[in-house]
Amino acid sequence: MSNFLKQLGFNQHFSTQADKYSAGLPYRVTEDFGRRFVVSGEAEGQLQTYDLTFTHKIKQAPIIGDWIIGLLTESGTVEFVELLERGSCFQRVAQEEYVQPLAANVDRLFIVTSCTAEFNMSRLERYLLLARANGIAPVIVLNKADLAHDKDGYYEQIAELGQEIPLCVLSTFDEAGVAQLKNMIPQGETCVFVGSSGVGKSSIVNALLGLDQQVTLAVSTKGARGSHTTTSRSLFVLPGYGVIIDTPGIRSVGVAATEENLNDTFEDIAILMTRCVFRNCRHEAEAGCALSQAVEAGHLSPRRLASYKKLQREAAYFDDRDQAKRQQKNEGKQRAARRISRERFEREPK
Ligand SMILES: Nc1nc2c(ncn2[C@@H]2O[C@H](COP(=O)(O)OP(=O)(O)O)[C@@H](O)[C@H]2O)c(=O)[nH]1
Ligand SMILES: [Mg+2]
Ligand SMILES: [Zn+2]
Repeated sequence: MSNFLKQLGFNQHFSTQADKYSAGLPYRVTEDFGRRFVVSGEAEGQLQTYDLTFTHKIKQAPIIGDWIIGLLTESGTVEFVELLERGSCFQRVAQEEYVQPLAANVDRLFIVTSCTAEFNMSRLERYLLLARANGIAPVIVLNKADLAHDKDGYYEQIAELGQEIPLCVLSTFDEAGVAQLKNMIPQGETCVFVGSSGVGKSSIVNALLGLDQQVTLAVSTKGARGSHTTTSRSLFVLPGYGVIIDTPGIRSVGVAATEENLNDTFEDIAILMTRCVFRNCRHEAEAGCALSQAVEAGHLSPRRLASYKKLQREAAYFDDRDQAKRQQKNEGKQRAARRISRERFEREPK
């Protein structure tokens, strides 16, 4: 497997599929304008970018991060042959029911927030659930540390998320912080930056690219900020590190998650829930509800419980549309319950 392709995120999952094609080579979608695409692949010992062309109707449109099989044409474009099966897909539920894929083959979700009024725990929980629901490892990035009057206050709140989620605190103009973030982007992995508009995603991507201006291989020819219209998404390679994808601000983040995803995201609540007296407890302050008791005793914030319930209602809505999924959900729930009672039952929530 070529080193250039590896840097682009090519791995066994894709090479096994690509080997089946006698004609054509693997390329990755590195710019996505919605209808027009730019792909990158290896040619003559380096990474090259090409416009992607289509000569026939296709079953499924590629998106940023996809691997495809393509044929180099005489006019210097790559002709689309086949979409390779995705390893993962970062997607959200947009406008009620439509599941919109945002980026393909993503390993890590960098959830960017800031030391400003934008900071919002329920939003972080929503993004964490989104990562879990998509099978992508989350990292929390707390940006604009320079604006923090009280950094400990932010740490305390983030601790409420209760899990060992990697955290990076930085300012985009602080080299040490940016270097620390860069170290959280392993070679071969693809990382997507998400978060509200204005938190500094594009600044971070630019800072990451700027650190190594000379050797940085900006697959996209423009800088992260410059290239962004509302519909375009670009992928960049950080040589020696991984691949990064900036996303324009996503207005609403609907999540189609399973009960297991929820339990993983709200482990403290999942543990407490096993102690509710009634198995069908609705956790609405009825007698014997362990969650309500925990809130009263100050062990669980009412905000977190409300956030959990809101996301659970959403998850249930999506699960109810599909019986087969519900079956899976129940299996997942049992698995999660077994694991939780094994690992964490003894530990009292803070
Ligand atoms: N004080 C401060 N401002 C920042 C920092 N990072 C970004 N900004 C500013 O925040 C604004 C929004 O940044 P941008 O990268 O466009 O955010 P995006 O919408 O998430 O891509 C810009 O004015 C940046 O200069 C930081 O670490 N500290
Ligand atoms: Mg931006
Ligand atoms: Zn209850």
